Order: sequence, then C-alpha cells, then structure tokens
Amino acid sequence: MERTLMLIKPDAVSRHLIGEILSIVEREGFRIVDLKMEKISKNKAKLFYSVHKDKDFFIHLVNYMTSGKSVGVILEREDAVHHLREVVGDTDPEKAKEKTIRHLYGETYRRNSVHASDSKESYAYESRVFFKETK
Ligand code: FUP
Repeated sequence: MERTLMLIKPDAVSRHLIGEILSIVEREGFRIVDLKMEKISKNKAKLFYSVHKDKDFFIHLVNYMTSGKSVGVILEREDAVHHLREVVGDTDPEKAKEKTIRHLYGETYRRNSVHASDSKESYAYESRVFFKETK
C-alpha cells in the first residue's frame, strides 16, 4: 500500500484545525501510520524545502514554517500521493477546488494550511527529514 506525508502547517495548528484536517483525510480512506507534532528548526525547514533554496521566497517560507508547531502525518492508502494532492488542492487557496483542505482553511498562498508530498521520491525524502530526531 502506498504512503505519503502530510504536514499540517503552523497557520492551521494555531487555528485549532488539527482534528478537522485529520477527520477529512480519514474520511478519504487514509490510515494514519505515524504522527508527530514539532516546532520545526530553521535547519530542518531549509532541508525540508531544499528544492526551493534558490528562490526569492525561500527565506519567507523558512520563517513561516518555523513560526509555530507543525504536525507531520504519514498516511497510507491506494494511490496515496496522488489522492492526497487532490484532497489538499491547489497551492493558492483562491484557486483550490471547493471542499479541498486549502479551499476550506488556507489563508494565503504561503499560509495554505497543509503540505502534501508531490511524488514517491519527495515522500521518502520529506518523511526522513521531518521524522529525524536530530535538529
Ligand atoms: P505545493 O507543492 O503546492 O506545496 O507548492 P510548492 O512546492 O510550489 O511551494 C511550497 C510552498 O512554498 C507553498 F506551500 C507556498 C510557498 N510559496 C511561497 O510562499 N511563495 C511562492 O512564490 C511559491 C511558493
């Protein structure tokens, strides 16, 4: 069975949306395999988003991701990577389809409530980085 990683980001954690978001993914047939809450360090945020390290928004993204606690969730389902991206919706909450998590809860392009791995390779990398105990 395929696995993927979802992060519930600081904007959603601070608005008490952990339960709502976990309910949505469980109703979509995902099994929660593992889960951890953590205020991500700058180092970890930089590693997690290293594909964006040369972008002009990188520092803003790192500052936001380290501004409060996140919850990392490993989810299992058939076609997990693709299906979670559908459930999460477009990066921009204004463009995200109705009933997607980002449409329901996203505030802005950056404060878009959740992250979902975009490939099996990203899942392997991102889950290793997030669940690693070292800072
Ligand atoms: P996604 O795969 O939908 O999470 O989107 P990206 O990998 O393209 O971007 C990662 C995160 O960087 C997004 F959640 C939003 C943020 N971002 C910005 O803050 N500014 C930008 O110009 C692009 C992305």
